[in-house]
Amino acid sequence: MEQKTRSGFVSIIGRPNVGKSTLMNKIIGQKIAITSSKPQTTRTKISTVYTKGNTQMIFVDTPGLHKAKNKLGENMVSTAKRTFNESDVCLYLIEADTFIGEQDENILSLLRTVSIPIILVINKVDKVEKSVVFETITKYKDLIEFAEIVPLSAKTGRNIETLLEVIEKYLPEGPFYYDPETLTDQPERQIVSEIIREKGLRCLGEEIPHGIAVVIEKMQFSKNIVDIEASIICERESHKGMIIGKGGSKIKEIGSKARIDIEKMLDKKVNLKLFVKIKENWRDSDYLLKNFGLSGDEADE
Ligand SMILES: Nc1nc2c(ncn2[C@@H]2O[C@H](COP(=O)(O)OP(=O)(O)OP(=O)(O)O)[C@@H](O)[C@H]2O)c(=O)[nH]1
Ligand SMILES: [Mg+2]
Repeated sequence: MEQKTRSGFVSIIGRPNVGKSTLMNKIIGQKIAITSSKPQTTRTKISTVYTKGNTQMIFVDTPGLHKAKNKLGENMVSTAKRTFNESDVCLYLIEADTFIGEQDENILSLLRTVSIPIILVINKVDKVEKSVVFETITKYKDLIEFAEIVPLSAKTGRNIETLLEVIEKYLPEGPFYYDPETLTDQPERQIVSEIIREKGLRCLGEEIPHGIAVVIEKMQFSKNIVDIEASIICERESHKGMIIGKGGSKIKEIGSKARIDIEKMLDKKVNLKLFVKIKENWRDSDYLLKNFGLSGDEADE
């Protein structure tokens, strides 16, 4: 007898920096979404496909919900809201030791408006005592009707199997959306530009990272090597100087770290050339946001 399959979309939402992208990467066992210790790392929705036996889950990572200060931020927030409205199950991620701030109040009131099952995921349990996890559960459990509550660590992988078992219960019966071998719907070019942006986020000081975007100008595959040219867009002359660094040291560091990751991802040798360009206030320009694929509603269609 043929076994029934289950499949569905699982959105991951929460405020910035709670570990949404780390959790998604850990589940599929590959780094597709970039991560960093700086909030607002993810800018568009990113889907990955997890298939096991008769079950397929499409995880959709979203930008952290925050109080937007520019058009880019507004687009990020609207992308996140729209994504969870279109999913079958929602994972609401929080950190074990945080208090319920304004951002979580806003998320909670948003969650009250939907009827899909919401699973409260308490992340980063590796960082706190067990008692803190219990306190967090007590604090949150009655705020809205959660289908389930799962404490875990996206970093160590602890309890992730439990989360997957829990999600499975809430998936509708139906055919797979993707071929079981599929891992993501992200185009390679986009992953490459995100890897470069991640190295920028990690190598640059506090004031620049949110003001950069990365554009792939050229990506040419030949037999033994991939030639890539990319521009790092920043907002000011002074930022350009910092990105390039003394004698080009900073951009060299970003480039060589990015190249290693890109080679791993493409499984080919890579020749990477980076340029730095200035576009003032690009984060508030509809035209440039669209150009960079960051225009929120249309960004991922
Ligand atoms: N100790 C610990 N750190 C974690 C865990 N999960 C994520 N982190 C760290 O938390 C930081 C943020 O992780 P991200 O996955 O980028 O967070 P995010 O929620 O996707 O953030 P945005 O994209 O900015 O909304 C990174 O430095 C991660 O290494 C965890 O389970 N334990
Ligand atoms: Mg993220």
